[in-house]
Amino acid sequence: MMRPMSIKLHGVPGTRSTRAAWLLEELGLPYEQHVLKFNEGEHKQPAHLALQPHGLVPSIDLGHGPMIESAAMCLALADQHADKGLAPALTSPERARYYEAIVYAVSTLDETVIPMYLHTKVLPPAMRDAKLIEAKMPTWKTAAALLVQRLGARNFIVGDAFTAADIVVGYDLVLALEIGLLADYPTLAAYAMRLVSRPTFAKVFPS
Ligand SMILES: N[C@@H](CCC(=O)N[C@@H](CS)C(=O)NCC(=O)O)C(=O)O
Repeated sequence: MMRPMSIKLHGVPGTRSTRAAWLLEELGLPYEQHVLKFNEGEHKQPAHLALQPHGLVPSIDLGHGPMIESAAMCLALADQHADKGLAPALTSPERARYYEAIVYAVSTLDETVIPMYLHTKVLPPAMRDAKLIEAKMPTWKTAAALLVQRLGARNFIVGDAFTAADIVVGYDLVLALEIGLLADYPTLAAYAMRLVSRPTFAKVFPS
């Protein structure tokens, strides 16, 4: 008999490791999470650098050795468990939009929203840079307008059903919601609230 695959996630709740944890919860897969102690610099120690050479989180082992990049983890897991319906069919028109949403999130949204979030909420006040937030604002406004357009009147970012793209994009939008960036975008705020109200979200995101 084959042993069940054991999944180990190395992360910190609230960071981008949330994406992998959230998808694992949506897929109903058992996993073990090693929560790194950021405040003790555990992520810069040799044991973690052997898994993630940049000293960042997340890193995951899906049973084939260490893997990095939160979006790649979501893409792989959703495809490996295609029966759960969290990835559009490979040849469907939605599949192209699915790639677009996920790559856009990790290239443009992460680079815009996460620094804004850190400098609004996370860093000690003396380290916050208002100019950085101001500099990111034009990109944020363009991104928000694009997301409003892509979402349209639908409930999810791709097609008519919840997919892994909602997790990858949703992570950024939840941070944006928390720092008031969705105030001028009611459809994005409603979308973010829809994601936050999923039972799986409360399991992975610190309240
Ligand atoms: N592109 C990577 C980014 C990973 C990343 O930057 N992680 C942040 C947390 S969200 C981190 O580990 N920061 C710790 C540090 O910069 O020392 C991914 O999506 O996995």
